[in-house]
Amino acid sequence: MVGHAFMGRVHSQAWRSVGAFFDLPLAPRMAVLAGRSRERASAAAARLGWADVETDWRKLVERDDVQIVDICTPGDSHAEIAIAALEAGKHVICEKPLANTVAEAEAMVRAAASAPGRNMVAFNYRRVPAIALARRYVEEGRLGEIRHVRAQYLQDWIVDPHFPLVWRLRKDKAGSGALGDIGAHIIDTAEYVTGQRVVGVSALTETFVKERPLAEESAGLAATGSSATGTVTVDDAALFIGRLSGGALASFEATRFATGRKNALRIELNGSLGSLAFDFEAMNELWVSEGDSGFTRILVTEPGHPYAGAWWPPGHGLGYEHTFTHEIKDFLEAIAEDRDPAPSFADGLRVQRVLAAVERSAADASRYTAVEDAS
Ligand code: 4PW
Repeated sequence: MVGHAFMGRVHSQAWRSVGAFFDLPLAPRMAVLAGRSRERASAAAARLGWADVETDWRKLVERDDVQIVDICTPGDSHAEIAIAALEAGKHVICEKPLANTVAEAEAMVRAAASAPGRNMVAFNYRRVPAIALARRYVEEGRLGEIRHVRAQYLQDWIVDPHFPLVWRLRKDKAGSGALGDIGAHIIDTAEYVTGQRVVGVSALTETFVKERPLAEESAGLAATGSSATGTVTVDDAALFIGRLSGGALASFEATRFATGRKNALRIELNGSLGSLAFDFEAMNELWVSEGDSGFTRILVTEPGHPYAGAWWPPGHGLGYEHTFTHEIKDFLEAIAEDRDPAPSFADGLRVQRVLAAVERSAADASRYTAVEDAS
């Protein structure tokens, strides 16, 4: 694994626990963790369960005792690490968004096409049991023809204008802001659940707070700042509408300014035969309307529900970390069966192209129609 901050911690938890809950075709061994500071990486490795440490990811990628490379770094290093790992013959799982630009994502897909290793992009929310169940409903035709998709990813951790300029607010590190960090998830979720592709968009983006204190220390999504300030170079919020390949109309909202919303990844589908609704803040529930009867709740903790049977008795609920355990399970199964897992780098590239289309649309003033006399 490369990186040991928020994503590194949650991926480590998945690698540690996956074999205890699922019958796996391969037994993972947590060989080595890479981080730039030996002191910090060693402390993280001891805590998270990694046997060894490297301070240069290039050394990790070359090691004979490494068959899988898990990339948990900011987006600016994804392409370089992934391509080197694929060229060294490793299987690669990479955090989302796949890269910071379409060109980088294309290079990653090209490298994957000529490499023996398998590749996966870590859109973990596909592995929420309720989201996987929603897909099953659509695949079985229980919603009929999908007319509307309403997708939102709402957080509020940067509402305070004094919250520091962490890497997620810097274009050079993250590529974009709420758009790539959380908007990418709802694009993937909408495509996964409906089985349709986003084929066109029209967008607005905004940066509400343009200057922030420089970041000093950060952990998870928390951080401390200095008295010096810097410029925010990414979007705080991205709103867009789009058409899907099967004819559905979709709306998307990704924001870190939804005061009071902590991790509300929400999706609602309306079809000719029924509707579905999901909110990650109540992640063990899926709401279903058969026909126009109105919504009723399914508690997605039954043994027959996706992934749920491996864990606890009905009603005993799962959390954020389980989505990563499911992702690692699916990745290991694909490697053992010698097939590409989903979502692969190619799927990550498709999302990257949607992100780029959103940015192009938002930057093009001619596509925004001002209302007459409405100043
Ligand atoms: O799941 C989300 C991530 O994809 C997390 O809540 C934070 O936002 C961290 O990165 C994104």
